[in-house]
Amino acid sequence: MKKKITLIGAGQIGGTLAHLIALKGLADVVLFDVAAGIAKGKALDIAQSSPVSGFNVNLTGTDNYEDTKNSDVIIITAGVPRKPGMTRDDLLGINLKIIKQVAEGIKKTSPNAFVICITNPLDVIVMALQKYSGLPKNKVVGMAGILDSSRFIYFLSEELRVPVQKIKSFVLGGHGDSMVAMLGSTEIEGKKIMDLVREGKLTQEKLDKIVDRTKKGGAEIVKYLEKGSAFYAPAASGVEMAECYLSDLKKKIPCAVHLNGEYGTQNIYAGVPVIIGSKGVEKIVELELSKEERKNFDNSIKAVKELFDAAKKIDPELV
Ligand code: A3D
Repeated sequence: MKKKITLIGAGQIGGTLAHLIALKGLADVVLFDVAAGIAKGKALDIAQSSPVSGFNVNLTGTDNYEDTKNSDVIIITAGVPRKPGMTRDDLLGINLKIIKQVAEGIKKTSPNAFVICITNPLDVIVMALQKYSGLPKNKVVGMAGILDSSRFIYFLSEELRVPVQKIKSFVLGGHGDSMVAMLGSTEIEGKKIMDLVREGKLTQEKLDKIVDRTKKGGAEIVKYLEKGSAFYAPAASGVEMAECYLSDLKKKIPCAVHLNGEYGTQNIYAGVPVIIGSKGVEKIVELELSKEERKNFDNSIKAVKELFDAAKKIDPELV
């Protein structure tokens, strides 16, 4: 029997997710949105492309949680995106309310699903989602690290003229301005990036600029688009996580997961490398951090904790 993926939120990312999932033939898709027409219209539009593109999955749109029942995977993008000049944190109040409704909806209908949250501010929203829904922590994860790492790798590839496939790296921590590019784990064609800097093939100044551009990668796109934020790369990253779970790929990918002692961090969601397989988060991989990376990672965790404290003030139920 075909697997079932429900997309909560049928906006820019939701629609792109549906299209990518259909093109890959990964699963049947239910698009859910409070604006039912958008969900139904996008499902029908993508379904009508199946004779041309040659895929064979079922696509439907709805605003009724009953139709999402027994989903294998749920990807959540319900919420509002940034406008130019806004930080992700500015979205907290409104998206927290939305995520509470979503948690209510999915916990009754798909208690066994693998749930991937994309709504911002990511780390705090995914933590709130887990608390509101009560779903197991190893089955509730956030998408950010794959996207941030992908942006970093793309910028490096452009600068060094090396194919993206030959670059390995992780961007970890919270999905905000404090995210941390792990230079110690960054390899270009098998070579440590800091060796390239030592050999003069990449200046420290250029590397610093790329790290900074990565941190501001989302804002750069918000500024261009003027209305809304990035959606192609975020959707591709969400699909990668869903595929890892559904196909039991056990790939090492950076995701926002619940940390309980790992990386010296207690009871908070943040981005670290994990193994995703058919059991959800199967392992949290602990990288060796340099002094500098440790300091930056701790700063990033502090920023997530402060934002979660702000969330608790908005909704004391979150304690
Ligand atoms: P957008 O195109 O506005 O789509 C959001 C959809 O959510 C709209 O169609 C709304 O009708 C719908 N919605 C609102 N409330 C509810 C509800 N209660 N239940 C169901 N649906 C609802 O936004 P988008 O797709 O561009 O972005 C979605 C979210 O992803 C935003 O919060 C962005 O900030 C976030 N985002 C995160 C990343 C990460 O890397 C983590 C990247 C890009 C965007």
